[in-house]
Amino acid sequence: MAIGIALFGWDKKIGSVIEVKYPKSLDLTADLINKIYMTFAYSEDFDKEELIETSYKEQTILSYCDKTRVAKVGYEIVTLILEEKENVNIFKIKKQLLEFGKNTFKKEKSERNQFFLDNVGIFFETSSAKKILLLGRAGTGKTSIKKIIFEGVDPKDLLYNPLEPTRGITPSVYSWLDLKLGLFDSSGQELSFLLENEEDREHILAFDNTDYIVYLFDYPGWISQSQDLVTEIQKIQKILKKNSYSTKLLLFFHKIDLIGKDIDNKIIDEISANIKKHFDIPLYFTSIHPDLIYSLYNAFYEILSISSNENIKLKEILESEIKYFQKTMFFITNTHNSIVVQVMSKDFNTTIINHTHKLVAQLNQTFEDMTKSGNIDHLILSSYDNLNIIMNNTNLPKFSLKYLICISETATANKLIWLVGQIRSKLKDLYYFNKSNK
Ligand SMILES: Nc1nc2c(ncn2[C@@H]2O[C@H](COP(=O)(O)OP(=O)(O)OP(=O)(O)O)[C@@H](O)[C@H]2O)c(=O)[nH]1
Ligand SMILES: [Mg+2]
Repeated sequence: MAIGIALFGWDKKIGSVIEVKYPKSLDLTADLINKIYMTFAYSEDFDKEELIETSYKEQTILSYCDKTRVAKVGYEIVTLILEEKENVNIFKIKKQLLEFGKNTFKKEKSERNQFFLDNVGIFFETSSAKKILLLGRAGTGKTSIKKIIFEGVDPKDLLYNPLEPTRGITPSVYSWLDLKLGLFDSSGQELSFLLENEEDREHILAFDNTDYIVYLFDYPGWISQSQDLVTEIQKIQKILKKNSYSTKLLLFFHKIDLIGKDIDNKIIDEISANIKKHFDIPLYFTSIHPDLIYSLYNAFYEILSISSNENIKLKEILESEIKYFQKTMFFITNTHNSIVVQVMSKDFNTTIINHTHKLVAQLNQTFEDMTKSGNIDHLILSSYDNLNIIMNNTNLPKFSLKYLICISETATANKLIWLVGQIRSKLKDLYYFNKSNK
């Protein structure tokens, strides 16, 4: 967590002077200022810019100074003070500070302080942890969704070998790129107890500090008891309102595969219009059926990418390339081997998504071993069903990104190699150069 940031100018007589700082209340002792100045004055590199990390009273101090300018303007320094050693993000923060320092000192002196204040926001972004609560009646599919989307279980296994009913509230933590997700799965059998007993420990555990509630109801349930479900959703809205929770409620109309062989848009539109008569809440139509599973991935990407800036940007990069391809899918995995972003051309054969995810999961270990033992950049294979697959090591582990994977029924291996080059250069720009301009 960043405590504060300051810009020091240089006065020939006095030495270091604070020009601007954020927040205004930031306490900078003469002792600390002196220490920061000395780190640059005593380091020997005089012909380049430097970013130096020091510690001071259990704080980590990162300071930037362009030493090539010292002869002309003195020691002009930007210093960022962090609460504790941020092992995970320190590399990313250093990159950001380097860019930020460069851009700040590029400005005319008259504009510099304003530029500084306008852009310090990147160091003070609020926590990127989110809590999602899954609510819904027994057997609507909450645990199945959790297992498939966040744990990579094969949906077919769950359709044919159903899970035990959930008891109580089960929290799990997953990571989605820059987001930490606390997913709270609840028990359908205990739902009415949970909604009625607001003082109960489980109720508080479920509702407190929740960013999103996904209320799941299924097609058979809607057909047989839509009025009860409407009342239940209203009850949840009341709880949120009464406690002034800033929780966002979302509806998943699940098991749309059960609508029938030819799910036609007309039925979905009718259901949608009907539900919208009662609520102005985002509504997603979902299913774990292999032909429709993409609906579920999409719903989560849409919800989570609202929270994650990185996700939105990654998705934009992939979308800017996919539009030139047919029957093609791209995705990026993180260091935990979860898919963080996925895009596909409209004509992609969705029945093979899980097949390809599985294939990639099997290849992961082999590729990992290969990249460890040699300088291997990518792996290309052609499958018996005419799929060309390329797995590329993004070399961005510091940002938790692992592989970029492109799967195509139409593009040749050479075309895919070229494409990977395009995407990689955009990823590098995103992570190394554009951070301070967002
Ligand atoms: N047809 C169909 N069945 C599904 C779908 N999603 C889940 N199911 C089935 O629904 C049943 C219940 O799934 P669970 O995930 O255990 O339901 P739950 O909401 O966790 O139930 P509780 O833990 O009792 O609250 C299982 O038999 C799943 O195979 C779907 O999209 N379509
Ligand atoms: Mg369950």
